[in-house]
Amino acid sequence: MMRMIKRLFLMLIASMLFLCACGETERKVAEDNLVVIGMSQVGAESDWRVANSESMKEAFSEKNGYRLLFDDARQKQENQFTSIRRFIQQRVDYIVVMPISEDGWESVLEEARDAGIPVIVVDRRVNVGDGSLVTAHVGADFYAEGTSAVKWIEKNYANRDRVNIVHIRGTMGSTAQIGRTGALTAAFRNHTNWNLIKEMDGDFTQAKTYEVMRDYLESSSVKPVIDVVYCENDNEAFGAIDALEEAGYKCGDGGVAVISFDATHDGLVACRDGKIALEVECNPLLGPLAESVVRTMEEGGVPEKNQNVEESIFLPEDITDELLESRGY
Ligand code: GZL
Repeated sequence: MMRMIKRLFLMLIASMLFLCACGETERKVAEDNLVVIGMSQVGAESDWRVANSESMKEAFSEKNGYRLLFDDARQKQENQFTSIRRFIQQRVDYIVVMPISEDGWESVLEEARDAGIPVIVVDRRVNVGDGSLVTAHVGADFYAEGTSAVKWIEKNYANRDRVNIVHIRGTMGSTAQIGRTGALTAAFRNHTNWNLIKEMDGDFTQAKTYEVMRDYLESSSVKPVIDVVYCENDNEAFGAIDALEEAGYKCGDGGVAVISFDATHDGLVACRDGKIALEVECNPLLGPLAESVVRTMEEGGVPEKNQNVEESIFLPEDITDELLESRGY
C-alpha cells in the first residue's frame, strides 16, 4: 500500500514537471512505472544455472515492466547477503533470491521484512523458522528427482548380488543436494546389496568432479569395480565421464551407468549417445513462474506459498532431434 502511495505521489510530481518540460520528464514518468527487482543469483557454476539466469532476466525485463538489479554471488553466500542489504538500501520493490544453501538467512530476511520488501525464493529453499520471512517459493521437488533415479537403479539392477555405487554430491547444504542425496541415502537403507564404494563432493561443477574422480581412481591400488555413478547434475556427469574414460572405464553400453540430473542440452546429447544412462529433469526456466508471483502481488492478489515445476526423466531412446530442438536450454 505504501508503495502504491509512493508511486502515485511520484506520478503526481512527475506529471506536474511534465507540464513545464517535455521529452525528458516523459521518459522519467515512464521509468517510474517500472517495478524494481533486486535479484541475487548463485553464480554461473553450471549449464543449468546459466539457463536459469537467462530465464529470470527475460521474465523481469524492461519490456515486461521491470527494472532488474541483477547480482551474481559467485557461489558465495556472503555475497548474497551483501547484495540483499544493498537492495534494501536502494528500496527495491521486491527481492528475488536463488539461495546457494539453506541455512543462515534469518537476519538478512528479517531486515528485508522490516523494510517492507517482499522476498521471493526461487529454485533452492531457505531454512528459516519464521515462514513469514518468505512471501513465496517456486522451484522443484529434489527428493522426488532423486527417487526417480533410485527407481531406475532398482529396475536395472534388480537381480544383482551387489551394486557398487559412486556418489558425487552437489553443493553441500543446497536444497538440490539435500534432496537428491536424501533419496539415495534412503535407498541404501532399503537395499543391503547396494554398496557405496565412494562418496565425493563435486560442487555441481565439471572441473571439481573431474578432479575428485581422477584422484580417487589414481589413488586406488586395485581398479574399483564401478556399476553406477550417481552425479547430482550434468556438469558433474561430464567431469566424471572424462575421468572414468581416462582411467580406461567404458561409460554406458554395458559399462559404468552414469546417472545425472538437470537434463540440459549437452546432458541430453550425452544421454542420447549412451554416455549417460538416465537424465532426471530439473527445469531451470523458472522466470515466468517467479514473475507471475510478482504480478499477482502487483495486482493486489496473494500468491501461492509454494509452486513446483513439472519434471520428467529421459532415457537414451527418448531423445530425438525434435526433443532437443524443442527445449529452451
Ligand atoms: C537445481 C539447481 C542446481 C542444479 C545444478 O534446481 O539448484 O544447481 O541441479 C545447479 O546444475 O548448479
